[in-house]
Amino acid sequence: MQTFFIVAILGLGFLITFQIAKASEYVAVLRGEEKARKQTNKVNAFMLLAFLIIGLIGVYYCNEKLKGKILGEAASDHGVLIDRMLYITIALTGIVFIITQVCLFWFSFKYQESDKRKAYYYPHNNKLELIWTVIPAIALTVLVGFGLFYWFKITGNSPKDSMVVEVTGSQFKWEFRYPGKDKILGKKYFKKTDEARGNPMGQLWDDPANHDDVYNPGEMHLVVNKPVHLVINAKDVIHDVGLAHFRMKMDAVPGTPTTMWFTPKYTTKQMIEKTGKPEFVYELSCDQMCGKGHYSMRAVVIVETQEEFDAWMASKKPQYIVANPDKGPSEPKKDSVISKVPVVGAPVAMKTKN
Ligand SMILES: [Cu+2]
Repeated sequence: MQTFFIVAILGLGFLITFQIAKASEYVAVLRGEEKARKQTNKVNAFMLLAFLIIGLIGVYYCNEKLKGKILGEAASDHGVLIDRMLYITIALTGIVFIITQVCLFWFSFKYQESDKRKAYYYPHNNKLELIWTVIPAIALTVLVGFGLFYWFKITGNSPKDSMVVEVTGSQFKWEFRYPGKDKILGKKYFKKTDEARGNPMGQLWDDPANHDDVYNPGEMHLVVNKPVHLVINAKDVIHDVGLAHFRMKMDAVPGTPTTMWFTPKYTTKQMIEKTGKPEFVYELSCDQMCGKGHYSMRAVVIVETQEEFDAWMASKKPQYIVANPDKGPSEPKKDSVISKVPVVGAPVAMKTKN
């Protein structure tokens, strides 16, 4: 019943509006407001022209004002390629934008209603349609082609001398794991995750590859000019590893490891000098709305020299020792748990060759 009344009210409202519009049209004709309408039309034409000029000045002004506020130079090799791609896209679409907007508003002004001329009826032109379909199609294909090329490069095989870092996102923090001297990330199983017992990543202690893995939450250390291969996981919902300074970004999906690689170009110290900001830090932000604490899901990335990195790594205890202080590195038992449990949400022992 309620729905019926709502529909009826809406229907009546529409009818009344329609009748009022019709009545005012008749009144206008009776009063001879044709002249007034033409006057309004002229004002509209001038306003469209003004909109074009003010709008273009506005576009230029915004770009000038925001110039220094963007992130600055890309800090990774892939970032340079991505920036170049963006600039080419902006240049191409910018030219098309200017031409189409100028035509749109200028024509509206120039060909406004006039008693001196009659509109020319020109409904169709195959040649024109072909031109404005094929040229943008080719341009877009080339742009998408470049994008795909870079995408496969970034998500493809990393160089042989890459370092591996496992990144794991969860509400609302980032954790990192380094494979240690053997360069293999030990196996893990999400049901073994037990923060209270020193196993926040669910590492399987029976796997000797785990015995030298280093766990570090909240801070990722990278070596300058050394490719880094990220193995990305999530514990709960979908997150996203956002590395804006490096122009890199990849979803962190529970149960499905994703990867990407890049080479940092500048150390944090060099960036402090470059930007002139002593408080500069590389940031890893979560780029996927993942819950109410999403805004605070952040980690710091420290890019340093190989020596600094080695010194930092030497100061870290493998998580195996932290979780099992009574044990040293040992061989796995014969009836290893690894053979019994499926490894879900990997990374399945990532090996990098040197
Ligand atoms: Cu998140």
